[in-house]
Amino acid sequence: MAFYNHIMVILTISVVVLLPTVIIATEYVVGDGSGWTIGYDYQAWANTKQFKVGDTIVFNYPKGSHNVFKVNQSSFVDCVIPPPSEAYTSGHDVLALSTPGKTWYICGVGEHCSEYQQKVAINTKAC
Ligand SMILES: *[C@@H]1O[C@H](CO)[C@@H](O)[C@H](O)[C@H]1NC(C)=O
Ligand SMILES: [Cu+2]
Repeated sequence: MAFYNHIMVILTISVVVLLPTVIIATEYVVGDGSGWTIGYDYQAWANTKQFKVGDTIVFNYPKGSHNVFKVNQSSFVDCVIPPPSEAYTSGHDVLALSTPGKTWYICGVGEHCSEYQQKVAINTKAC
């Protein structure tokens, strides 16, 4: 009987400790229903969110029409496209916000970043 009591205590502690982190982590779809595209104000979108470490951001787009690069601040500002090998191209790219601070994302297709502001800066807060 003592054995089962221990199991129950461990299960209860697990639920109490693990459940809140599961519930609190949020998945944000970049651009909501508009997805990842040109002609959308992603900064306005991001400004209404409170990103936290552990959250994820999802880039949705028809595969082939856009892509996603995680870049540094200067590449973000100047729309410098990194090597193609660094691109996310699945059309449903789920990226973790794993560290506090700013991260930057751009589309590397054509002039989507430089001409159409298809870029987003995310400010991730510590938990
Ligand atoms: C930013 O990224 C670009 C493109 O990958 C690279 O050429 C540049 O050296 C990087 N700049 C810094 C400050 O890391
Ligand atoms: Cu694009």
